[in-house]
Amino acid sequence: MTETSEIDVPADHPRYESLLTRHRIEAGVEQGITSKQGLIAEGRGEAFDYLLGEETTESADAAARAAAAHLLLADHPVLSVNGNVAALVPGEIADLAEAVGAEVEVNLFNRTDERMQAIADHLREHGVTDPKGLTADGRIPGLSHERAKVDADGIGAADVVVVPLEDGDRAEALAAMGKTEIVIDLNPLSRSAQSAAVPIVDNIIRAIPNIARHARELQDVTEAELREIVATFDAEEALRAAEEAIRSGDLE
Ligand code: PTJ
Repeated sequence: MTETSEIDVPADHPRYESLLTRHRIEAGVEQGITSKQGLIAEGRGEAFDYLLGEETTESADAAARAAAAHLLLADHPVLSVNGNVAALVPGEIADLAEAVGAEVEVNLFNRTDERMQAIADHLREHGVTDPKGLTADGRIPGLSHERAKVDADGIGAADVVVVPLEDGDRAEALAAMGKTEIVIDLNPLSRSAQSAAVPIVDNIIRAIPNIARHARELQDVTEAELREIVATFDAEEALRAAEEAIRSGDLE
């Protein structure tokens, strides 16, 4: 029998991943986790994923490996979670946090207390211990009030931050704080991807488990080897390769 999952579609359906993603985002909106703007962001992402062939490219895989090395070397890594991330990959975020010893912080573009609480609860249900973001006693300089709120001992004190599906302003402001920013964004032309130390141009559904897989593979390598992986990664080349993949893709 063909395997089915939370959506009533066989796992070998050619658009399975895309249908699953839509289902999770829709459920996220219904649960008060994802904003309505999150639906639009998802549509934008899907278009790029289609152009990329809906698979992890070699260069996105290399970026995921560099991200894993950065996270393993970090003193205080934090995974930032918004309404789309919480709906799409809550269990995978918990797993990555465990693999690299990172904290998880809820950080919203459209911040409301209700959504902050709903997302923190949802993350706990999926295995995240003690999600941060609710204290909000720190600020990202250069942003208007609500969007700037972070935990001083979370993102505020982080040296490496994973920022998936972020809007360009905030990604740039976080980078300007001197943090090493790992961005996951299907659009290689977005300001978020362009401002990242490590841009991963891949669907978050594939990218987060892929970083965790690399982190586990790299768990026992020497610090010098990790530093070598970080030093040889070329962000501009990764963005160029993603653009090239989009332009030359064989579309079905
Ligand atoms: O939950 P909030 O309030 O923090 O709001 C979150 C959204 C995503 C609505 C907000 O940050 C936003 O408006 O983002 P943008 O400016 O639409 O940017 C989202 C980026 O993520 C776009 O460049 C999309 O191409 C990309 N994207 C969308 N879905 C995915 C994705 N990248 C990777 N994987 C996806 N599944």
